[in-house]
Amino acid sequence: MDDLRQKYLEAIAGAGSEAALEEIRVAAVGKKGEVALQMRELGKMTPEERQVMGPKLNALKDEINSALAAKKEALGDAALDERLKTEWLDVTLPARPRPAGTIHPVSQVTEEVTTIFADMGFSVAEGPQIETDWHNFDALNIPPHHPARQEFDTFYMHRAEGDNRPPHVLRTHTSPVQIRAMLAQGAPIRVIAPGRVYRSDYDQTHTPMFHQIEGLAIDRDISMANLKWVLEEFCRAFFEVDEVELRFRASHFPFTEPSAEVDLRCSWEDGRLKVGEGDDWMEILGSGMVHPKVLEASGVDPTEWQGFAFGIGIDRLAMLKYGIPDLRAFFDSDLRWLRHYGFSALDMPTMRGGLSR
Ligand code: 2NM
Repeated sequence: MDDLRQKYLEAIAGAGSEAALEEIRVAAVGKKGEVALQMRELGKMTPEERQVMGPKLNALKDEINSALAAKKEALGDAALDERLKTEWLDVTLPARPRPAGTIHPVSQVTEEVTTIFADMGFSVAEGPQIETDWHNFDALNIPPHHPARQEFDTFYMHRAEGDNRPPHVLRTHTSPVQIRAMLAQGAPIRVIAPGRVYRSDYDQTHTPMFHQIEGLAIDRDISMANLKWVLEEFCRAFFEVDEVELRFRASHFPFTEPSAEVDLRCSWEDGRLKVGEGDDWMEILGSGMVHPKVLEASGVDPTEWQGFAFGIGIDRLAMLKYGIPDLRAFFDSDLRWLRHYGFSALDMPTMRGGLSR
C-alpha cells in the first residue's frame, strides 16, 4: 500500500501536462486501475483483514484523487499564465491604421458652408452641370446678345449641323439651380445651391472649373437688412470669430437690383489672415435683391414676393481659411498636397461640435 501511494503521488507531482495526469488517473484509480485491483483482493480476505484493509484502500483512493485534483488545478493555472504571457493585447495602440484617404479642402468648406446655412433654415438644392441656355442666361435677365454673356467665358456644347437651337452650356454659375428650385417649389423659398461651375479662364487666380455656393431667400417682406444679417451671421460662423464687420459696395449684376459686392474687415499680419479687426477690406461675395424679371421668369409674382440672393466662391474661401497659397494646386490630385491640406473623414463639421479642427 505504501509503495502504491509513493509511486502515484510521485508520478502526479512529476506530471507535465493534463494529458499525462489523465494517464496516471486511469492507471491508479480507473475502473481497471491498480487500486481497483487491490480492492478486488478484499473478497479473498478474512472479515477482520477486510475491516482493516477496506478503509485503508478507500483512504488511498481519496488521497490519490485529491492529489490529482490539486495537480490538475496547478497545471491549469500554469497553462493560463502561459497564455496570458503570449496572448496579451496593447490596448493603447490605435484601433485602426490611419485611413489612406482625406477630405479635400473644397469638400470640407462646402460642408462647413452648407452646415451654417442649413442651421439658418436654408435647404440644399442641386441641378445639372450641363444647362440649357435659357436656365443659365435668359431666366437670369441675360438675354441673347446681352454684353454680360461675354463676361462669363462660357463653354458651349456642340449641336448637330443644321440644328439652330441655342446650344447647351456648362453652367457658368449655380444660379440656374435657384431658377429650377423656384419653378418647382414657388415662393416662399430658402435654398442654397453648392456645386461645380465652369468658365474658360486659366491663370494664377482662375481655374476653368471651380466651386460656388449661391443662396436665395424669397418671402413677402425681405429686405437688404435681412441679407446683411444673414451674411454677417455666416461670416461669424465660418471664420469662427465673435465679431465681424461687413461693407456693402454698390455693384451691378443683371439678375439683382440693387446689387452689392460685400467686403469683410480684416488684417494681414505676416501672411496670416485675421477677420473682424484691422484696416484692410477683403471682397468675399456678390449679392443683391433678386430682379423682378428673374422672379417672373421663375413663376414667382414680383408684386407679391421679393428676396435676396448671393454668390460665394468656395475655392477662395478654402484658401483664405486654411492658408492655401496656390489655387491651381487644388485640382492637381497630388497625394502629398492632399495629405497636407486634407481633412479627416471622421471630423464632420457641425454647429455644436465646431466646423473645423
Ligand atoms: C451672385 C451675385 C448676386 C444670384 C442670383 C440668383 C437667382 F437665381 F436667384 F437669381 N442666384 N444667385 C446672385 C446674385 C449671385 O453671385 C456673385
